[in-house]
Amino acid sequence: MQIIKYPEKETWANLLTRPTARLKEIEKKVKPILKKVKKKGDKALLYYALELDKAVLTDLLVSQEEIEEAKKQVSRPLKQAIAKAYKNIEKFHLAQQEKFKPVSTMTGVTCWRKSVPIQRVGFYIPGGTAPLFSTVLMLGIPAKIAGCEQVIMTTPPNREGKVHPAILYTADLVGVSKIIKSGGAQAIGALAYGTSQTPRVYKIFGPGNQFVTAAKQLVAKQGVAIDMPAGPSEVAILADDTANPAFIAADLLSQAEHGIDSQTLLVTTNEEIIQKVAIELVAQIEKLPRKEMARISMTNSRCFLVRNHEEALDLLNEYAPEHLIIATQDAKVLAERVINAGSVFLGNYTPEAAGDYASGTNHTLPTNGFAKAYSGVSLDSFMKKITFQHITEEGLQNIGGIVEKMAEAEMLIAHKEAISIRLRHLQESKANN
Ligand code: HSO
Ligand code: ZN
Repeated sequence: MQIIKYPEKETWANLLTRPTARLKEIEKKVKPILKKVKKKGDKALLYYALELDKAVLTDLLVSQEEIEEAKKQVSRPLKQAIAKAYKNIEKFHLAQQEKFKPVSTMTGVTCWRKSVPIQRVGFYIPGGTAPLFSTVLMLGIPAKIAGCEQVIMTTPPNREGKVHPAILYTADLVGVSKIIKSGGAQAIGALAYGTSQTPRVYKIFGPGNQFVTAAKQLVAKQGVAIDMPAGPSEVAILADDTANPAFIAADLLSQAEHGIDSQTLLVTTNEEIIQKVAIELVAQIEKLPRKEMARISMTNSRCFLVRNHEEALDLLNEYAPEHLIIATQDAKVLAERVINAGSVFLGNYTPEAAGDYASGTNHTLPTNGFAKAYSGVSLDSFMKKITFQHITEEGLQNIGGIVEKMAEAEMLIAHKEAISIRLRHLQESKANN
């Protein structure tokens, strides 16, 4: 852990930079993959499954038998835990449903808004060392509540051509329509362009490595919506002397085990706690199966000693962390001053891991400083908001003059005429009556 004591404000931006991915280099590799998928469809997916995932596939589509088999393989206690997490996530996202009442902006002018589900959405679920079935819940539950008609999921197969049973089990639970065994940039291509097995989707969700992220960004330029530009996962912790150093170390490590590029930050006003956390880290990391990964990631970890909480919050708002843990006595008060963060965890007994799996909030969150302008995935992410309006004859008389004046000033006379023609018509029919 790199310790930075009382840094001057001018140095913050520099000290808070995330390691930049070599996006241009990655794009160079991803572009031909996307091109091939666009041209060759399923053939390209099978080719890359063999080439990159070393999986010989006979079929890209996960079969019903495979799902039934997976259901048997997931243990009962895990199923029970998933069911409880499901309920909480559902409860939290159900509360996000909004009913918008029609608004009469002027007499005779009524406007309203309706949320309509995106018909076809795509999920990318990473496989690899950590089968993120929790992400299936975080995306699938709001998609189901929103009422998306079709959910197409892609996930990389292992060398035996299989998908982790918990991923299949949760996909079935949330009602995923189709599961395609494909990972990496090629899977994003399949979702964006469609193949004979993969229906083309309108929006792609889900985390992934640098290739997946680059592919998402490239297809976004071609008109497919994406959830958000994603980078490596990150946590920032604000701690005072009431924080428990062992808890802090555990939270830092739970982030660090995600991958070698995970970001961890500790901000504190208390110098003593830094030493205690450092001691805890050494002890706790040894017990982790993913200690090698966590160790590499922790070399990027930074610890800021600041003068007061005011300064701490300014620094954290500048960093805009994906996850922010506030382990201070007045956590709830400080929380009011958070402007930029994906998700905030308050108090000593609110670890990020709770939100990662089961408390109810979504774990698909903006990283890489995007929390300054982006929100995490929510029910809204699966909906479009369509506005409607209706104007009566009286309404047109009320609003007509305003529009005519403005259109004329913009020198858009056809716009003005669209109003005038109707007003004249109303006047004439009035005269005829
Ligand atoms: N911390 C990750 C989510 C996750 N953690 C999934 C465990 N499983 C990104 O927010
Ligand atoms: Zn996590």
